[in-house]
Amino acid sequence: MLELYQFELSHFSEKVRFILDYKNLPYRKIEVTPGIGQLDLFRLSGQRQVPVLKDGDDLIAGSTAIAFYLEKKYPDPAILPINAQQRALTLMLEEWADASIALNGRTAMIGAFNQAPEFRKAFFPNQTPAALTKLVNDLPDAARNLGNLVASNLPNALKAVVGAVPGDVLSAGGAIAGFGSEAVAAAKADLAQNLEALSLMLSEKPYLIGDQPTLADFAVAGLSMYIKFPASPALDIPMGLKGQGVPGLADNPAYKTFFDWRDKLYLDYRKIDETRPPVNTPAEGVPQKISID
Ligand SMILES: N[C@@H](CCC(=O)N[C@@H](CS)C(=O)NCC(=O)O)C(=O)O
Repeated sequence: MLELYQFELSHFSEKVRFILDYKNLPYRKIEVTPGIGQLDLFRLSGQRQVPVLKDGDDLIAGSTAIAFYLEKKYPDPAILPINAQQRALTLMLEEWADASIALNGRTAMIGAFNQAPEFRKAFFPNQTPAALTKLVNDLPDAARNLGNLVASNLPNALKAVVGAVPGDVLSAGGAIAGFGSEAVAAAKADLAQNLEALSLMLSEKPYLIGDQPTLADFAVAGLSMYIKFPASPALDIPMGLKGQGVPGLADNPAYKTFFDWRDKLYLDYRKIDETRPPVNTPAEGVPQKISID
C-alpha cells in the first residue's frame, strides 16, 4: 500500500491527500512528529519536509513531484488535461497556489494566531492540560525564556504549521516571532485578491479549468487550508479549528462562492480515513462513554 509521510495539519500534505483520494488510491498515513520525526524523514528521503510518498521502492518528496508521479503511474482519472491550453493553465495555477496561496495563507493564519486568543486556543487538542493552554495564552511580556520553554510543548498541530521548532518560536509577548503586522497585512491583501479572482472564476463553473477537476483544483483547495480550516470530517484536526480561519477572509461573504466550491470538492472527492484513531479525544473533565461488552 502507498504510504504518505505527512502532518495532518499540512496544507501541502492536504493537496496530495486530495489527489490520492480523487484517484481512488488507498494509502496509509504516517504522521511525522514535527522536529524529532523530521530527522527520520531526512534519513529516509534526504530532506526534512512533508509530504513524502513511498510507493514500493519509489520515494518521492514534495507535493508537485508526487502529483506528477501519481499522474504517470496511475493515470486514471487524470488530473492533467490533454488539451494544451488547459494543461498550461493547470500547471500555472498549481504553481501559483504553491507559491502565493500557500505562503500567504501560512503568514495570515499565524497572524490570526498571534492576534486572536480564541483562535489560538483552538490549536490545542482537547486533551491538552488546561494549565498549559492558559500559560501560552497568558504569556507575560517579559517571559522570553519561559516562552521558549512553552514552545517546546506547543501542540504538534502548531509546530507543523510553524515549521522548525523551537528556539525563538515565541516572541516576548507570546506571539510567534517573525510574523509582524506589516507582513501579515500584506499577506492578507494578496489573499483577498486571490480569493476574489477565484470566486470570479468559479462563479459560473464547477471547476477551475474545464469540466473535470484537475491538479489546479486540488492544489488550490488543499493549499487554502490555513485561510479557513475545512469543516470536513476527512481532516483529523482539533475540532475547534474546523471552519475557523483568518478574520476578514474566512468570514467574508464576498468569498462565499470560493468556500462553497471548496466544501463541495471535499464532499465529492475527499475520503474519510477509517484506519486512524481520531486525535480529537474528549476534553478534560468531559465524561467519557465506556462500553462494556
Ligand atoms: N514545496 C514543498 C513544500 C513542503 C512544505 O512546506 N512542508 C511543510 C509542511 S506544510 C513542512 O514540512 N514544514 C516543516 C519544516 O519546514 O521543517 C511541497 O510542495 O511539498
